Amino acid sequence: MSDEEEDDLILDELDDGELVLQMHDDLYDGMADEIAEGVNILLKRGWTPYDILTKALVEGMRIVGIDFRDGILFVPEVLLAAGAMKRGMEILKPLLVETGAPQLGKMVIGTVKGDIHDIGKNLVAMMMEGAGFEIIDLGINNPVEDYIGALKREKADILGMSALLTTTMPYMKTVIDTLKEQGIRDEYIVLVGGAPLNEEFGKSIGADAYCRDAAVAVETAKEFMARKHNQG
Ligand code: B1M
Repeated sequence: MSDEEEDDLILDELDDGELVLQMHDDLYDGMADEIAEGVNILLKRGWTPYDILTKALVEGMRIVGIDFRDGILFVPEVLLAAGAMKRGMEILKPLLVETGAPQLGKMVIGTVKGDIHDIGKNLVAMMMEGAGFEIIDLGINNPVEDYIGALKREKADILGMSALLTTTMPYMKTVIDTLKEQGIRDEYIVLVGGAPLNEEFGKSIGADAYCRDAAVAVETAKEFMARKHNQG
């Protein structure tokens, strides 16, 4: 589509399928205002926040990731795309978090040292909060001391770690090994996630579970908290 045609495009005139595809394009082009508008239109049309998040935003970011991998997009463009994604998530966050659910537990979450990717981690934090967990978000680039300090200070139940790089995922083991050295590993449920991880990796580093996505993180956290309560 030419730039002129793009300018003329009225998002609200597109049907749902076309609008979602257009949002993938807008995310790719880092157009934050258009993403915000698209999200609001879908909400007005009765879409659930979760469907908008997964079908319009996360899927759009998946496409960005493919072209980033293949050298078609570079860091500046991907940063713009990430900014547009965050704008959409800001609108959805209060809706996903809106809940009368009782507190299910407390989770400390952060991206590991050396890694600045935070979109997936933010999504997990949002969904967990929406499901009734209290979240202490440590942000990005966390050394082991930050995780352990927060776990103790907050008397948390769960440690969540995110890593998006094959070079930073081994740091999760450093954190778990330090918990073991301090004799406090079993006091916490340790959940890990991030695109390059898998179940086998989660097991090999001694995590309680690997979570493929934010929805799985919520379900897994609920299961482990239920087990903890049954034991206690
Ligand atoms: Co980066 N990057 N990046 N990047 N980036 C990847 C990860 C990469 C796969 C791209 C590629 O080559 N295809 C590649 C890693 C390759 C590898 O390690 N094998 C890569 C690279 C190489 C890099 C740099 C090194 C590039 C460079 O500088 N040359 C650099 C590293 C900087 C650093 O961290 N030190 C870099 C930088 C960046 C940006 C800053 C430009 C930007 C990040 C912006 C931000 O996060 N604020 C960026 C982005 C956006 C990406 C891609 C395109 C998208 C990641 C994302 O947000 N996905 C990514 C490609 C990809 O993953 N397909 C890529 C959407 C998000 C919703 O999914 O994060 O997987 P995800 O989270 C999911 C699940 O994984 C899970 O739930 C989430 C929601 O469902 N999950 C958890 C995640 N964390 C969890 C924690 C849990 C549970 C579940 O705890 C309980």
